[in-house]
Amino acid sequence: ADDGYRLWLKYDLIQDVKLRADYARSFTFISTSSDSPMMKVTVAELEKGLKGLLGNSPAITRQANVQKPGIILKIDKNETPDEEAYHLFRKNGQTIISSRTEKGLLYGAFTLLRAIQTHQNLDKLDLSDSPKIQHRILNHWDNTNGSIERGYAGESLWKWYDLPDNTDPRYVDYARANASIGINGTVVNNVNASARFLTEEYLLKVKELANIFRPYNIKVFLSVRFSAPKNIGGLATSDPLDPEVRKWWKEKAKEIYGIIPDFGGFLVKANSEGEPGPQDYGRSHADGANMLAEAVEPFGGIVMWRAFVYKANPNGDRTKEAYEDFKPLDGQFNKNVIVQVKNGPVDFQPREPFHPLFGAMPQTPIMMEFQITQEYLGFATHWVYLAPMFKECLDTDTYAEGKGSTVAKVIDGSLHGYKITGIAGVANTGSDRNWCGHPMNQANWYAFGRLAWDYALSSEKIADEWTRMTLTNQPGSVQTIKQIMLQSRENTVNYMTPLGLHHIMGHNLHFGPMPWLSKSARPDWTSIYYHKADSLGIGFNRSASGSNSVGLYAKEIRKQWGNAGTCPPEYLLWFHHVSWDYKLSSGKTLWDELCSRYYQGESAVENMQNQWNSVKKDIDPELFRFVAGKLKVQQKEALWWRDACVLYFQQFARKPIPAPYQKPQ
Ligand code: GCW
Repeated sequence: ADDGYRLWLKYDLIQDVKLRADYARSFTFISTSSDSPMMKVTVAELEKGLKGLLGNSPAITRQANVQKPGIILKIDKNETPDEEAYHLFRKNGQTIISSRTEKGLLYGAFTLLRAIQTHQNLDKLDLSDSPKIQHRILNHWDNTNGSIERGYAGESLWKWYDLPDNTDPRYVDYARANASIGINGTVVNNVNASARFLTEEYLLKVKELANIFRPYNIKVFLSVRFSAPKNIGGLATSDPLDPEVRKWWKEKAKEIYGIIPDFGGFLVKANSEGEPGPQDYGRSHADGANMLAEAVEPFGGIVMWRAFVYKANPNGDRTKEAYEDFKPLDGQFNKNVIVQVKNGPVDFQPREPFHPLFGAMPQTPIMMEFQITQEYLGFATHWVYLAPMFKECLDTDTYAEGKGSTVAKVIDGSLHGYKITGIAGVANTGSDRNWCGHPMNQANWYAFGRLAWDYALSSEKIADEWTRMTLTNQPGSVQTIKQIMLQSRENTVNYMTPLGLHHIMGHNLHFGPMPWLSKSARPDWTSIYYHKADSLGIGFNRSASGSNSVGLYAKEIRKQWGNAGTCPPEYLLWFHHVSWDYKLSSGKTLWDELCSRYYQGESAVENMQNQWNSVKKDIDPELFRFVAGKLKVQQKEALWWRDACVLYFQQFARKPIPAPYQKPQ
């Protein structure tokens, strides 16, 4: 039975005998030029894959056998300068993976395996590929005690109490999975960081992880606690302009690089949600970031400084605050600093417009932070395929430098000539056997990696690959599963937060609906702060007549989103407070449209259940049963969301639920 452990790296025997024999004839040997650790894992993966998929064990050799066809791994200094690029092609019957470095060969090998797993015809194989973004990183929000902040697949993967002496074989499988989709960095601890990670005790543990990940081209990074000089350094202050503090960080960096020579650098959450930071000493984010940047600079490290900051201001607008803090600092950061910005200006909601900082800092590299784990998307009980959400953001035009200035072009560096580029995803991995809690949401880890490598891939293509590698190659079922996946995010938005609603979820846990939440430790943690429903209407007025956060965007966007009449319905209540009778382009009133989306969203989950039932014959029985059970939970929760929200808002709208949705008495 399939327990989901192998993720998309399933190398089960291809059932189509002819296809299998065709492939087997082409891969009689694997020839390599070195036995470095990276080459070794590359060859081992090909061997494992071919053995599983084709049932034959190719010979491993230093010499290509020109008489017989095989795979040739070739370092070629004439290949494109990007170290991670590869050229995968057929020549005289041989399958050649060629790259300037072993990194490219590693990625080329996984691409070849993917092609076989998805049953591609390789006769005319000729693919040159390279990543569009340099740093493709997972962010783990994992703590020293083994728990994960917002992790929904059990506990942390990292067994800190066992490390460094004992290493879980799972770390290798983690690295294989990441390498297979091009992820080349991992921040192993929570951004709400414990200073303990910077102690020698923990650095030696992290070193073991780095040793395991290195052959897979994965660098290790740490989240750091800004007040570490005080917490563990015995200093009286952590003021970034204090010479002793600066010295402490420099020495700490030297110590880290002595232990982990290819350490990637630091990720920092500062002056956000109670975390310490430079503003505690009247200094700016740039002062803080630059101090750390200076410390890691001699060793080639980078600092990823998060822009997720907002103050408790009952009359303010949270969507403006990061922009107001960071925009004035453009140009003040050291060259090895990159500012990490969440995709939207609130916080990983089911749908948000892109963050106004994208495109607004031409002199400061900006990187993307997506959330793969489903903090606001039903945790690991809801099947939601996130590629369409990631793409929606990446493909949006910021107009920062005129038409065509997409968010993707900001973060790949092409728009403003950034020298460092990056994209991070908050991981959905954990200690569950199936890694992600919900086996179908493994696709989100996969999709994040594939889009980090190449954001031009379509959600459909990625879903197709993942389904074939993970579930089945049967065309009818592949089609149905893709349909489920491609609609799933819109469905979820419909039953949770349609028409631009946001932040109306359960308190603290961020689970289930709670639109009535009116009191919390902070006003901007309530729901009523965001939806502002009253007898007249609903929505947050962020147009020029309101908070004017729409004013932070380029004029083309302001013009469109700033008027309720031209604002896309997806963002309507994000930017406008409109009356319950407001007429939408659909011809329906706001109230009717809101109800219809909530009801459609819920019934779509019932439809997902039917669709899933229809693929039963092609799915492993254990996996089928498990996902069917998850869908039952999701259906109940969709109903919960629908009824809670519709009935709550109805108190303000004072209108009946539209006829098609009324239950017979
Ligand atoms: O939305 C908030 C979450 C916090 C998280 C924070 C962040 C890591 O509720 O749990 O802390 O985002 O991204 O820093």
